[in-house]
Amino acid sequence: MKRVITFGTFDLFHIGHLNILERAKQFGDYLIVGVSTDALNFSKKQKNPIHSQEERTRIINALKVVDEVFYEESLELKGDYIKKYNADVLVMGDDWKDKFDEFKSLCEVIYLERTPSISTTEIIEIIKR
Ligand code: C2G
Repeated sequence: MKRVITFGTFDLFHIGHLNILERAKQFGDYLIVGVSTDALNFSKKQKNPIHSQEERTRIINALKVVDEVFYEESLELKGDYIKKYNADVLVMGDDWKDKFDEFKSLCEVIYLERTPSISTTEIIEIIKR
């Protein structure tokens, strides 16, 4: 059984998020998703996501393609999570291209093209206007 791992905030869940999770699942049989905590987001962007980590995690966990969810507490722990969850493949969107190549010694690393013209930031901007 091939185990796939991916990471994200998945705030204001949208079709770009669903696309990457569905495509990630196609690289294996079991999909594990690390959902970034509110604290991790705050430390990166000095603001909290719109939806809390509990809400974001429940949404991801309810998806048919997702088999397991955990909290991503720190960006520095990716290698530890890959080992802990026995991942064979790491999938990320290509906004992270080359950033995780160091994990190629632990598992296969695949970057997938982002879905064009949609992002959480853009949704917030459209609603504001
Ligand atoms: N994504 C995508 N297409 C979009 C928007 C997002 O394919 N139009 C992908 C991103 O490339 C990412 C995943 O969806 O792989 C989650 O995106 P975000 O919620 O923006 O997560 P991010 O803040 O990039 O993750 O360790 C990484 C951290 O958890 C942060």
